[in-house]
Amino acid sequence: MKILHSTPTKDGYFMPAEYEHHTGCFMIWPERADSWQYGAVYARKAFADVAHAIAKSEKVTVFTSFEGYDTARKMLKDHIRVVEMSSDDSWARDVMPTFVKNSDGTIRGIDWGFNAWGGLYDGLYFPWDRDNRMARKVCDLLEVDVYDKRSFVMEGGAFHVDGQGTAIVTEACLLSKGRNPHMTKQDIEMELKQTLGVTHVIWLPCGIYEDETNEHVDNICTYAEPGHVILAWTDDREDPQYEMSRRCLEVLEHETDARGRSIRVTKLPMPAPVYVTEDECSGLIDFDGEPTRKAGDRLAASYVNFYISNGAIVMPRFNDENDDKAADILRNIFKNREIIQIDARNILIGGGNIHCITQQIPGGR
Ligand code: KQY
Repeated sequence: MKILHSTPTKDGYFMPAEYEHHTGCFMIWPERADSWQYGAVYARKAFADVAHAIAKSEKVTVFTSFEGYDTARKMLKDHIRVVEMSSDDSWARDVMPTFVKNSDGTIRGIDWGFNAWGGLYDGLYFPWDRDNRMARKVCDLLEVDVYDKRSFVMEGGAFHVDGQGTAIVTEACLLSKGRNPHMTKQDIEMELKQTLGVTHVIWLPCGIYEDETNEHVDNICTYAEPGHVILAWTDDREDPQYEMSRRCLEVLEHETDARGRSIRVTKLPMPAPVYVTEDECSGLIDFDGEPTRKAGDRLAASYVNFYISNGAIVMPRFNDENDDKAADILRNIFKNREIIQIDARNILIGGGNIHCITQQIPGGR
């Protein structure tokens, strides 16, 4: 494996869209007691359900600590590969490499800087150095060359691409003070263009209310196909999310993509607000003397946080009356994929959802 100091775009590499073919998917086994209630017993069941759903059509590899290995091996079916690798938590989207490919189908990885969503300014845990080293180790394991982008703080959940030159991000996240405070919006856009192989960046103003990642785009808006996005939506004008989703819609309605297409928007209804319970909080240990969650805190629940596998849409279910409505909308869009709904409350309590705990490896040569 070579560590590269050039840029993917200059070398003819770009990030393919998630709806293109994958050779596999990476996940990380949950363990942290301040993220996952009651020793992660419930989260592990949910993670295993996600892994099994994806493994119906892709090779899934789950990374685990030494301590977690035996449980992971026991709870995961035989065809899922379990590999020991140290991490700080379980957010594969954000700590695994982002993969790019060239016109020959050769794959390379990007090793972004990771600082737990805001470092000492407003990051979510400390330390984060195990997480920050994972991308490079994974490229070594796959025997693919890796771009050293550690000087630029970025997470996989902070952008989506259409694979045809367009990326979507949120200002709330990318311009947050804890990531790259020395860079202007133009600098950040240039960096994305150089690394993701895109020529146009759509800046949404914000994401999902109370999303502790500073509002990652992958919780509010995702690509269905080139020129067509899915946007988390509520009709409840009393909900702070209404104004947030409305502002995003306004941007999308006035945007074109890298190929000059206007953007078609499908609204995906949100579940009713989800709040963490007293009992769930009791199962979480404090972080640095502070509780990670307080009973009654609103969680950033959104059906948009789904994973597109080769054969399925693996989406969250919240036991809400909109669960089936959201599934029907996605079924209608992704006609050749099975819709698999996973009870995701125990992933949501950790602060993210199915897209956040998965990272695809695009199909290569
Ligand atoms: O949503 C994500 N991509 C990560 C969430 C991290 C939450 C840490 N508690």
